[in-house]
Amino acid sequence: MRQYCWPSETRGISADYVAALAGNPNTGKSTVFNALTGLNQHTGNWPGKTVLQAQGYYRHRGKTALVVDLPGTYSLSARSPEEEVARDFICFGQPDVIVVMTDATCLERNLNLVLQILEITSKVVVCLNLMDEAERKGMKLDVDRLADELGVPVVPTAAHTGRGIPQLKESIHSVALGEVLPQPKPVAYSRQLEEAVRELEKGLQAVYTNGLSRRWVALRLLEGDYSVISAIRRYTAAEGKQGD
Ligand SMILES: Nc1nc2c(ncn2[C@@H]2O[C@H](COP(=O)(O)OP(=O)(O)O)[C@@H](O)[C@H]2O)c(=O)[nH]1
Ligand SMILES: [Mg+2]
Repeated sequence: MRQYCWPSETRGISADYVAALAGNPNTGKSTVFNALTGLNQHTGNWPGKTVLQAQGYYRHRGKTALVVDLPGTYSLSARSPEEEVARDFICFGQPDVIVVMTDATCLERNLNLVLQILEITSKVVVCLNLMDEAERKGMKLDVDRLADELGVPVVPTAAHTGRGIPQLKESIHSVALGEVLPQPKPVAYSRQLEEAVRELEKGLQAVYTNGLSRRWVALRLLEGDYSVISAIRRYTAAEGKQGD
Protein backbone atom coordinates (compact mmCIF):
# COMPACT_ATOMS: atom_id res chain seq x y z
CA MET A 1 0.00 0.00 0.00
CA ARG A 2 1.34 3.42 -0.82
CA GLN A 3 1.69 5.71 2.08
CA TYR A 4 0.88 8.76 0.02
CA CYS A 5 -1.49 9.23 -2.82
CA TRP A 6 0.36 11.69 -5.01
CA PRO A 7 -1.87 14.02 -6.96
CA SER A 8 0.38 13.34 -9.96
CA GLU A 9 -1.27 9.93 -10.21
CA THR A 10 -4.22 11.64 -11.80
CA ARG A 11 -1.97 13.14 -14.46
CA GLY A 12 -2.69 10.48 -17.06
CA ILE A 13 -6.41 10.99 -16.68
CA SER A 14 -6.88 14.70 -16.74
CA ALA A 15 -3.76 16.83 -16.36
CA ASP A 16 -1.01 17.53 -18.86
CA TYR A 17 1.36 18.71 -16.13
CA VAL A 18 1.57 19.16 -12.38
CA ALA A 19 2.61 22.43 -10.78
CA ALA A 20 3.36 22.54 -7.05
CA LEU A 21 3.08 25.79 -5.10
CA ALA A 22 5.66 26.12 -2.34
CA GLY A 23 6.60 29.05 -0.13
CA ASN A 24 6.84 30.58 3.31
CA PRO A 25 3.52 31.18 5.08
CA ASN A 26 1.77 34.46 4.15
CA THR A 27 3.47 34.90 0.80
CA GLY A 28 0.11 34.68 -0.99
CA LYS A 29 0.18 30.99 -1.92
CA SER A 30 -3.54 30.48 -1.37
CA THR A 31 -4.32 33.75 -3.18
CA VAL A 32 -2.34 32.60 -6.21
CA PHE A 33 -3.86 29.12 -5.96
CA ASN A 34 -7.34 30.68 -6.06
CA ALA A 35 -6.41 33.08 -8.87
CA LEU A 36 -5.10 30.15 -10.93
CA THR A 37 -7.79 27.56 -10.28
CA GLY A 38 -10.91 29.58 -9.42
CA LEU A 39 -13.67 27.17 -8.49
CA ASN A 40 -11.93 24.12 -9.91
CA GLN A 41 -10.44 22.97 -6.65
CA HIS A 42 -10.92 20.54 -3.83
CA THR A 43 -9.32 20.10 -0.45
CA GLY A 44 -8.61 17.22 1.87
CA ASN A 45 -5.76 15.97 3.99
CA TRP A 46 -2.46 14.54 2.84
CA PRO A 47 -2.89 10.80 3.34
CA GLY A 48 -1.73 9.77 6.79
CA LYS A 49 -1.30 13.40 7.91
CA THR A 50 -3.46 16.08 9.45
CA VAL A 51 -1.98 18.54 6.97
CA LEU A 52 -4.36 20.26 4.57
CA GLN A 53 -3.96 19.45 0.90
CA ALA A 54 -5.53 21.61 -1.80
CA GLN A 55 -5.54 20.68 -5.47
CA GLY A 56 -7.08 22.40 -8.43
CA TYR A 57 -7.08 22.67 -12.20
CA TYR A 58 -6.90 25.31 -14.89
CA ARG A 59 -6.52 25.33 -18.65
CA HIS A 60 -3.84 27.31 -20.43
CA ARG A 61 -2.97 27.22 -24.13
CA GLY A 62 -4.88 24.01 -24.66
CA LYS A 63 -3.30 22.17 -21.73
CA THR A 64 -4.69 21.23 -18.33
CA ALA A 65 -2.52 22.13 -15.36
CA LEU A 66 -3.00 20.41 -12.01
CA VAL A 67 -1.94 22.68 -9.16
CA VAL A 68 -1.00 21.35 -5.73
CA ASP A 69 -0.84 23.88 -2.92
CA LEU A 70 1.90 22.64 -0.56
CA PRO A 71 1.90 23.56 3.14
CA GLY A 72 3.61 26.85 3.94
CA THR A 73 7.17 26.17 5.12
CA TYR A 74 10.33 28.09 5.91
CA SER A 75 12.64 25.22 5.01
CA LEU A 76 12.70 21.65 3.77
CA SER A 77 14.39 20.22 6.84
CA ALA A 78 11.37 17.99 7.50
CA ARG A 79 11.24 18.99 11.17
CA SER A 80 7.43 19.29 11.17
CA PRO A 81 4.66 17.34 9.37
CA GLU A 82 4.18 20.38 7.08
CA GLU A 83 7.85 20.53 6.12
CA GLU A 84 7.87 16.78 5.60
CA VAL A 85 4.87 16.90 3.24
CA ALA A 86 6.44 19.72 1.24
CA ARG A 87 9.88 18.05 1.15
CA ASP A 88 8.46 14.66 0.17
CA PHE A 89 6.27 16.04 -2.59
CA ILE A 90 9.11 18.11 -4.04
CA CYS A 91 11.53 15.17 -3.86
CA PHE A 92 9.30 12.25 -4.79
CA GLY A 93 6.02 13.62 -6.17
CA GLN A 94 7.53 14.34 -9.59
CA PRO A 95 5.94 17.75 -10.14
CA ASP A 96 6.70 19.17 -13.59
CA VAL A 97 7.32 22.60 -12.14
CA ILE A 98 7.54 24.13 -8.67
CA VAL A 99 6.36 27.68 -8.20
CA VAL A 100 8.17 29.14 -5.22
CA MET A 101 6.13 32.00 -3.80
CA THR A 102 8.10 34.87 -2.28
CA ASP A 103 7.16 38.09 -0.53
CA ALA A 104 8.77 40.95 -2.45
CA THR A 105 8.88 43.08 0.72
CA CYS A 106 11.18 40.62 2.53
CA LEU A 107 12.89 38.74 -0.25
CA GLU A 108 16.05 37.93 1.68
CA ARG A 109 14.17 35.78 4.21
CA ASN A 110 12.27 34.02 1.42
CA LEU A 111 15.34 33.24 -0.66
CA ASN A 112 16.41 30.57 1.83
CA LEU A 113 13.61 28.27 0.67
CA VAL A 114 14.16 29.23 -2.98
CA LEU A 115 17.82 28.18 -2.78
CA GLN A 116 16.93 24.96 -0.95
CA ILE A 117 14.45 24.00 -3.66
CA LEU A 118 16.89 24.93 -6.43
CA GLU A 119 19.31 22.39 -4.94
CA ILE A 120 16.72 19.67 -5.56
CA THR A 121 15.35 20.62 -8.97
CA SER A 122 15.85 23.14 -11.75
CA LYS A 123 12.19 23.07 -12.79
CA VAL A 124 11.35 26.16 -10.79
CA VAL A 125 9.54 29.46 -11.33
CA VAL A 126 9.95 32.11 -8.65
CA CYS A 127 6.83 34.19 -8.08
CA LEU A 128 7.68 37.59 -6.63
CA ASN A 129 4.36 38.39 -4.98
CA LEU A 130 3.16 41.43 -2.99
CA MET A 131 4.82 43.70 -5.55
CA ASP A 132 2.18 46.35 -4.80
CA GLU A 133 3.29 46.39 -1.15
CA ALA A 134 6.95 46.59 -2.13
CA GLU A 135 6.17 49.53 -4.44
CA ARG A 136 4.12 51.23 -1.73
CA LYS A 137 7.16 50.99 0.54
CA GLY A 138 9.33 52.56 -2.17
CA MET A 139 11.32 49.37 -2.71
CA LYS A 140 12.82 48.81 -6.14
CA LEU A 141 13.33 45.22 -7.27
CA ASP A 142 15.44 44.34 -10.28
CA VAL A 143 13.43 41.35 -11.51
CA ASP A 144 15.66 40.60 -14.52
CA ARG A 145 18.80 40.66 -12.42
CA LEU A 146 17.23 38.34 -9.85
CA ALA A 147 16.23 35.90 -12.60
CA ASP A 148 19.78 36.10 -13.91
CA GLU A 149 21.38 35.52 -10.53
CA LEU A 150 19.10 32.59 -9.69
CA GLY A 151 19.08 31.12 -13.20
CA VAL A 152 15.28 30.59 -13.20
CA PRO A 153 12.29 32.66 -14.41
CA VAL A 154 11.02 35.26 -11.93
CA VAL A 155 7.46 36.58 -12.31
CA PRO A 156 6.37 39.70 -10.39
CA THR A 157 2.74 39.57 -9.19
CA ALA A 158 0.18 41.29 -7.00
CA ALA A 159 -1.98 38.21 -6.67
CA HIS A 160 -4.95 39.73 -4.82
CA THR A 161 -5.64 41.96 -7.86
CA GLY A 162 -4.70 39.35 -10.46
CA ARG A 163 -1.71 41.36 -11.66
CA GLY A 164 0.94 39.06 -13.17
CA ILE A 165 -1.21 35.92 -13.10
CA PRO A 166 -1.31 35.53 -16.95
CA GLN A 167 2.50 35.84 -17.02
CA LEU A 168 2.78 33.30 -14.20
CA LYS A 169 0.63 30.82 -16.15
CA GLU A 170 2.85 31.33 -19.16
CA SER A 171 6.06 30.69 -17.18
CA ILE A 172 4.56 27.61 -15.49
CA HIS A 173 3.56 26.28 -18.92
CA SER A 174 7.01 26.89 -20.47
CA VAL A 175 8.97 25.28 -17.64
CA ALA A 176 6.55 22.36 -17.14
CA LEU A 177 6.66 21.46 -20.83
CA GLY A 178 10.41 21.98 -21.15
CA GLU A 179 10.14 24.97 -23.52
CA VAL A 180 12.29 26.86 -21.02
CA LEU A 181 15.10 25.01 -19.26
CA PRO A 182 16.12 26.91 -16.13
CA GLN A 183 19.76 26.63 -15.15
CA PRO A 184 20.15 27.44 -11.48
CA LYS A 185 23.60 28.32 -10.25
CA PRO A 186 24.59 25.89 -7.50
CA VAL A 187 25.32 27.33 -4.08
CA ALA A 188 29.04 26.94 -3.34
CA TYR A 189 29.79 26.18 0.31
CA SER A 190 33.09 26.55 2.16
CA ARG A 191 36.09 24.53 0.99
CA GLN A 192 35.83 22.17 3.97
CA LEU A 193 32.17 21.54 3.41
CA GLU A 194 32.64 21.00 -0.33
CA GLU A 195 35.39 18.44 0.44
CA ALA A 196 33.10 16.61 2.85
CA VAL A 197 30.31 16.64 0.26
CA ARG A 198 32.64 15.17 -2.36
CA GLU A 199 33.71 12.37 0.01
CA LEU A 200 30.13 11.54 0.91
CA GLU A 201 29.03 11.68 -2.72
CA LYS A 202 31.64 9.02 -3.50
CA GLY A 203 30.27 6.84 -0.72
CA LEU A 204 26.76 7.33 -2.09
CA GLN A 205 27.66 6.14 -5.60
CA ALA A 206 26.38 2.64 -4.84
CA VAL A 207 23.23 3.86 -3.12
CA TYR A 208 19.94 4.18 -4.99
CA THR A 209 18.66 7.70 -4.38
CA ASN A 210 15.37 7.53 -6.29
CA GLY A 211 16.36 10.27 -8.72
CA LEU A 212 17.68 12.66 -6.07
CA SER A 213 21.06 14.24 -6.68
CA ARG A 214 23.75 12.66 -4.52
CA ARG A 215 25.06 16.13 -3.74
CA TRP A 216 21.73 17.05 -2.20
CA VAL A 217 21.55 13.82 -0.18
CA ALA A 218 25.15 14.36 1.00
CA LEU A 219 24.31 17.89 2.15
CA ARG A 220 21.30 16.64 4.13
CA LEU A 221 23.39 13.94 5.79
CA LEU A 222 26.01 16.52 6.77
CA GLU A 223 23.19 18.59 8.21
CA GLY A 224 22.19 15.56 10.33
CA ASP A 225 18.84 15.14 8.54
CA TYR A 226 18.73 11.35 8.33
CA SER A 227 15.00 11.40 7.59
CA VAL A 228 15.96 11.77 3.94
CA ILE A 229 17.34 8.20 3.94
CA SER A 230 14.17 6.72 5.41
CA ALA A 231 12.11 8.78 2.92
CA ILE A 232 14.13 7.37 0.01
CA ARG A 233 13.58 3.84 1.38
CA ARG A 234 9.86 4.48 1.83
CA TYR A 235 9.24 5.85 -1.66
CA THR A 236 11.52 3.33 -3.34
CA ALA A 237 9.60 0.51 -1.66
CA ALA A 238 6.26 2.18 -2.46
CA GLU A 239 7.13 2.35 -6.14
CA GLY A 240 8.46 -1.22 -6.17
CA LYS A 241 11.85 -0.08 -7.45
CA GLN A 242 15.11 -1.97 -7.13
CA GLY A 243 18.36 -0.39 -6.01
CA ASP A 244 20.74 0.34 -8.88
N1 LIG B 1 -1.20 43.63 -0.87
C1 LIG B 1 -1.19 42.34 -1.23
N2 LIG B 1 -1.76 41.42 -0.44
C2 LIG B 1 -1.73 40.14 -0.83
C3 LIG B 1 -1.13 39.74 -2.06
N3 LIG B 1 -1.24 38.39 -2.16
C4 LIG B 1 -1.88 37.97 -1.06
N4 LIG B 1 -2.19 39.02 -0.26
C5 LIG B 1 -2.83 38.98 1.06
O1 LIG B 1 -1.88 38.42 1.97
C6 LIG B 1 -2.54 37.61 2.96
C7 LIG B 1 -1.96 36.21 2.97
O2 LIG B 1 -2.26 35.58 1.74
P1 LIG B 1 -2.46 34.02 1.60
O3 LIG B 1 -2.79 33.76 0.18
O4 LIG B 1 -3.43 33.50 2.61
O5 LIG B 1 -0.99 33.51 1.98
P2 LIG B 1 -0.44 32.01 2.19
O6 LIG B 1 -0.26 31.83 3.67
O7 LIG B 1 0.89 32.01 1.52
O8 LIG B 1 -1.40 31.06 1.59
C8 LIG B 1 -4.02 37.66 2.61
O9 LIG B 1 -4.64 38.64 3.38
C9 LIG B 1 -4.02 38.06 1.12
O10 LIG B 1 -5.19 38.74 0.73
C10 LIG B 1 -0.53 40.75 -2.88
O11 LIG B 1 0.04 40.51 -3.95
N5 LIG B 1 -0.59 42.02 -2.41
MG1 LIG C 1 -2.39 29.39 2.41
